[in-house]
Amino acid sequence: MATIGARVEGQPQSLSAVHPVVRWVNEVAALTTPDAVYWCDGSEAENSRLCQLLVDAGTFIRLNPDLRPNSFLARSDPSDVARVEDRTFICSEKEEDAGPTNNWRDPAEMRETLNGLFRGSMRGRTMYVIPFSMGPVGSPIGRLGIEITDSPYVVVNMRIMTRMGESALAEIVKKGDFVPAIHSVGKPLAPGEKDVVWPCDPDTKYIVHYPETREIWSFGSGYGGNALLGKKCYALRIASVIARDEGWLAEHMLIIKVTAPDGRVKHMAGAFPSACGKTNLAMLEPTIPGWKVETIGDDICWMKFGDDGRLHAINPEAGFFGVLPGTSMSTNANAIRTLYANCIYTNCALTDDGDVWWEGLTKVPPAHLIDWTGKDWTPGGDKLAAHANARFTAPAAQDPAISPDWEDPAGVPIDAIMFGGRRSTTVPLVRESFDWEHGVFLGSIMSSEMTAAAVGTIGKLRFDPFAMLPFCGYNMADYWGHWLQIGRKAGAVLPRIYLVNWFRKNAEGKFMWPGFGDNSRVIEWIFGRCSGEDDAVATPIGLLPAPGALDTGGLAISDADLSALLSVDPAAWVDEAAAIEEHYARFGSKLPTALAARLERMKQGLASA
Ligand code: SAT
Ligand code: MN
Repeated sequence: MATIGARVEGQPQSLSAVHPVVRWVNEVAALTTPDAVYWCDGSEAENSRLCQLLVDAGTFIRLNPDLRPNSFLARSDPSDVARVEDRTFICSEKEEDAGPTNNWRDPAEMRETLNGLFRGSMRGRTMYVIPFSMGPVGSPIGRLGIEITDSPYVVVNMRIMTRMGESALAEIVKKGDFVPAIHSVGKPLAPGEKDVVWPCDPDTKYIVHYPETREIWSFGSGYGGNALLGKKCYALRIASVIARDEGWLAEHMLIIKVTAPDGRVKHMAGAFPSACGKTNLAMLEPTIPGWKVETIGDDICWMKFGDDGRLHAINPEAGFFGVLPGTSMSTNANAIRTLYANCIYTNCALTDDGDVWWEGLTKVPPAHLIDWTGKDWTPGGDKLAAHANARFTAPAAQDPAISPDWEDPAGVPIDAIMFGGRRSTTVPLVRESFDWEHGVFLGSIMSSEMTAAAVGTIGKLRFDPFAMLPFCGYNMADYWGHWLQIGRKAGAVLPRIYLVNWFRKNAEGKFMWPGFGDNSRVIEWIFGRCSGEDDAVATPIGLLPAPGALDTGGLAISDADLSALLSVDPAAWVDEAAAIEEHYARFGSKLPTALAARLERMKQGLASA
């Protein structure tokens, strides 16, 4: 057994030295050689201690308690501000199981590389052991994990984002099953060396997944999805593999509960790429009278078939890691109300009275700020005060729109699934798929202009199937096959599928659709369709709202824009079809024939349109 020289704190007495969890923790400690090993219990007292420790280290700035009680601002290293997709790896035994959209590395080689990097990587630091549950503890849809990290910032974020600590550990011991996730910021300290406020390795980053053995190893970054390993790494990349093997779905989707004026309820899930408005949609305040939208989740959705043949969904997370820039009382009032206290802010600006600010929060910026890099900032310059990917970490329970059902361990039955990207041209406001298979086709041809959520070229158009391009833990074509398979399950009562686009622009470069609360108008149409209303017209690309079916009353939207939003431009779609063909060609013989056939059918429809 591994021997460790470190001081150990908080390890439950009930766990003997030979317990598999303890042996694994000790093995990691023997490799990474921290000064201390600390087992987190998830308590309030522990959290307060760690937040104070982060304040003392300069990582956290305590915000003005009169304005934002129990809230903190962190500023990351400028080299560590977003997910690093080109440093994210799927290490399956066979390269074709990772597929053309993932970075693949041979698992044996990667283990060697990582063993080298992690050897001694926690020197001078405390190694934290974070037992966590994705989903309510004990939920039949939920699952367990343990993240080991040398970052107390990660610990306090994981406490908001997951159910973390004692109860999760008890469940892990009971079930004997968990996903191990190891994280190091990759900055060991020499004796007496003073730490920096945001330790990371600016040059070397590895976000690594072993799908066959269901393990996660992350090195060099402390930011967001690179470091909070329950989120994209577990709940999407690893869980998508588990879901494939077990016949369920792990998706990059928000979940909402929609109540009509007459009291009827439907649940909808929606897949959108990062920073395309999932949090706004999840917390939406309808502009149409009498309608209500409540949040179940804003980012991740795990769905399993229930005995009723329907897909039942849980939000595996317990908090929101949302984009700050653009969030305001007019774009997402419920988010602003969620942020009243107990939140962590990363990379936004600090006001002179100890509050936070970001672009879009107020129309007029404060006269003076400290920007996200820690420098004085005054309006009028060309620098952003908050980083474009500045984030809040907030407890979901603080959302005034949270549904009373959000922690139902059995999940909520899904009636409709939306897919949507950021497309300034071509793609209509909303369309319904002809059937499940066509819905899978729509998901597979989703594309979106890139955002600041990942390091890369902002605005660049790319195919992002099911909003899972950076998050699918296996070959994307096999993933489509899995979705097709789900639709063939005997006795399945399947949700209807929609493709939406809030981001269409006109010739002046202005958004045609008002978006935000007015997206409730599209939700109303979807709700009606799910209730059997017959107000759609068939086009080669799907079923579009019939003239007058979409409630646009009171909207200042020109007839030209409205007609562009709700029609098919055959010439643009011929180009789109050519791009889809190229996109599909990447998958070679793995492409499901059903999808190739759907593309052919669409092309024929366009040719005769
Ligand atoms: O992956 S993160 O959690 O950093 C944010 C996102 O891309 O949605
Ligand atoms: Mn996301």
